Amino acid sequence: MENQALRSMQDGVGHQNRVIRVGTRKSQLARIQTDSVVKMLSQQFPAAQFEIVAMSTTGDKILDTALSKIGEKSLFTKELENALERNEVDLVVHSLKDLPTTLPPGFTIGAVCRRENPHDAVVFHPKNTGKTLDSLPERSVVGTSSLRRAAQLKRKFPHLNFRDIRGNLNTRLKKLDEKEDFGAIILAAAGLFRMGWENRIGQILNPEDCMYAVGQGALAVEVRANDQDILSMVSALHDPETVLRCIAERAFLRHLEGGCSVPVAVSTVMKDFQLYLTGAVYSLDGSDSLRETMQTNIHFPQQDGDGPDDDTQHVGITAKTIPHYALKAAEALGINLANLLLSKGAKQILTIARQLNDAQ
Ligand code: DPM
Repeated sequence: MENQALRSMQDGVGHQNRVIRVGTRKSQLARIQTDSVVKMLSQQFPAAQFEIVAMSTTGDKILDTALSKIGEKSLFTKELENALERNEVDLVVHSLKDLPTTLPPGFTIGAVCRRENPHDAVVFHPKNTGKTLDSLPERSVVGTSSLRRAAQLKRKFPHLNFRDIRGNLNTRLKKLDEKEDFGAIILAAAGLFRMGWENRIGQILNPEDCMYAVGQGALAVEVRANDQDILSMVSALHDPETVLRCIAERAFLRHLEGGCSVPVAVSTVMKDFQLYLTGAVYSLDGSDSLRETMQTNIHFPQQDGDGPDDDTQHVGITAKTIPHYALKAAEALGINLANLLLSKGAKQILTIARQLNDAQ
């Protein structure tokens, strides 16, 4: 434990005897995600008390515009960060994939929890129950506002049409079931599992059909970067494998200068102390693409100087409980893969995709 945190806990001003306020968005999924993080913290710190503070964000209020068009990078996070900054809340729970790869100064991701299934899933209109994307009738309309999903699936399933669909999960399922506009919609499997709607999953997309978004399926806890008490508390939730995979993915996206408005996709695997990262960029219609895989060793025998990590953030993440050689190797993997794709023309693909999307 951090000396400073230990000292303040012994002094009685640490997290043990104060009420910890937890910020969340108001959607049902956000509430479920926040409750699950609070539950994990309560198990580790039975003496601590938690209070949940729910608020709406810009991303929740603007429902008629595709996410990729709004332009504001911290769509779902800004209001919550303001509350953190004003000390109105002490930690905020997010889906990691909604957090930009560069956080505003003063904030950090203090915990990345064990990842759920990171893949995308297909939910079918009741009339298409039992079908797959392959067997959907010609020109069926598939709902998604994700450029990443649309680009990959247009390429793979040219018999289908793709159209924007916005709103929270409840709204989207309603739009699917109660109208005839969509034959199916694409959603993250993790969100469906957390909502208890796994029975609606008709098909899980494997990376051959559709690679996932950076950070998809992992929950992140954002805190004030200088709040050592809270940082040391939430770090108990770090899942080392998830942290290393997500650092590699986020470093890849940051180095490409991607964001939620460009079609970038990833897939990571950890096996025998090797971390494998596959990354890809696509044109909007998927006709043009680049995809490569690289790997790195993340096992480092104990060495002199291999103490806990200092205060350095790795693509926004503070993880002092994980050997810093491993964190650095994961970050370097993401940067190296981005450089490989950039050397093959990724910049041009992404620039054209961004221009086309802005113009549409
Ligand atoms: C981001 C994207 C989407 C969300 C873009 C992408 C999906 C947008 C859409 C960055 N954030 O994935 O290419 O489908 O219109 C979001 C969801 C979750 C977190 C819902 C979902 C839950 C899963 C998780 C929205 N953010 O993707 O179906 O915790 O990773």
